[in-house]
Amino acid sequence: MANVYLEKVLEQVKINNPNEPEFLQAVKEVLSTVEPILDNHKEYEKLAILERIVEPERIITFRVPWVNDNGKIIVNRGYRVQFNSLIGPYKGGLRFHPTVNQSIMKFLGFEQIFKNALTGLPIGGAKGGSDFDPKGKSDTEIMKFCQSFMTELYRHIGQDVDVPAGDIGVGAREIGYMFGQYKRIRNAYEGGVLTGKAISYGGSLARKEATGYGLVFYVREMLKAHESSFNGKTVTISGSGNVAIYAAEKAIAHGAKVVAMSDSNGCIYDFKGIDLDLIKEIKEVKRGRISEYLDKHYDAVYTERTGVDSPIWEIKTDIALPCATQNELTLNSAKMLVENGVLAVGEGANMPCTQEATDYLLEKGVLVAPAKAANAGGVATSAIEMSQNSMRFYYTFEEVEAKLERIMVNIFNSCKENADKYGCSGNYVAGANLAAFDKLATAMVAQGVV
Ligand code: NDP
Ligand code: 2IT
Repeated sequence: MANVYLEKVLEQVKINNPNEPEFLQAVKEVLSTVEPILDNHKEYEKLAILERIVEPERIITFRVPWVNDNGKIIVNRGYRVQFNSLIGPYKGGLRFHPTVNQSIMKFLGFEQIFKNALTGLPIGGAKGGSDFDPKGKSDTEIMKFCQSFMTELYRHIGQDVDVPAGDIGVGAREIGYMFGQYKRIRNAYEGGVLTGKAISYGGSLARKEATGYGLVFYVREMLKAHESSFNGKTVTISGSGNVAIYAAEKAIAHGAKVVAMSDSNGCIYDFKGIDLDLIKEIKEVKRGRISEYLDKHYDAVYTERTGVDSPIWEIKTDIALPCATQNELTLNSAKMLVENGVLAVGEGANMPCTQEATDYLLEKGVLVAPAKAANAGGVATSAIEMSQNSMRFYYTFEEVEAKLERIMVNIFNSCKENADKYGCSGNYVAGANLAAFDKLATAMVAQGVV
């Protein structure tokens, strides 16, 4: 990095945000690639473009007290990071997971600004959630927690202000309980205040499928640009949640064979190709563990996760789709994938590759589809859900999917054009950052010092 302004800002971000490694990682990853734009726009330093974009507009933290089934009072911590409202209302998911902390919320919120800009739709960047662990909780406990969470969050959101959605640990069930509580407090049906709603009260068809489908559309375009395709390829997908399941479904529809999936305990390998209906049954209906797959498929192999590196990346594959969580694909894992001849890595999760892993994959000529572009189909379809709520009219599944597909093709094209324009052809990680930053910086200049 040669740009002095950039180095100065990165140093200051480190000083201002101690003990926030994930946030620093995300900031460094983006800023280290936008140097060519800064070189062309010397005025950005005077306008403090970087200093402003790395500072959240607002961070809200709050107490979430609730009573469990045994009558015990539990106190969790809730968050909403309203990072940037430059191009639309704050928009981004809610994560319920015991690892949630301010650093993770801020990295996710920061990524979301750039991702949302890439969609071409009017949405700003935000993230929220809680250190609440939904695992093992009864349905009543989930409902009580969601109601308590919304009893505080409601005063900070609104369909033109901030529109949360799902993420890890938050799906249609949780969104439903939160929407019910919001509606009760507000005494109004404001459909567009949350997205990822069930279809019966204002959700969009294809939102559930959108992130995974969108990921496959993006990777398909990337493969196509390099004279390749999903057809006949082997695919491994980490996670077995919302993103992973629908990425698998669309990859299979494109002629690929998905041979492995995982959860936080371990991974399954089925050389015949994964039985996706069974995965859906275990995960979406029973909320069980992926090891239960072996109860029906005796010849599949289950490998428990024992260390930092996930065993799924040791499996030989053409295309790897990390769809679980941040930093799940380490340098060691990247080396294993390359040794086994991987062609492409498509990030379904947010920041699933460590910086070292991404650098290594790019250096070895592996195609990398960066999260903020490749998983943007989820939030893009959330924006389509918002527009349907405003219109009070609904599209068919096919209509939403066609819009999603067009958006993903456009996002890929803009990553490619920017990579080509700035002399890093084939590097879509840089291409995505450059495309998004260019748009955001231009909007910041137009809106003055706010
Ligand atoms: P889900 O809660 O539906 O699924 C999460 C999956 O990842 C589960 O299989 C879970 O395993 C695994 N996982 C979660 N945390 C860890 C961890 N710390 N270590 C190992 N495995 C873990 O979440 P989603 O599918 O919605 O989200 C997956 C990723 O995709 C996240 O990074 C999210 O930010 C990102 N994303 C989601 C979007 C969406 O629309 N939902 C949109 C864009 C990105 P287990 O059950 O054992 O915990
Ligand atoms: O990371 C993400 O983009 C999401 N969890 C989806 C956000 C949204 O508002 O749909």
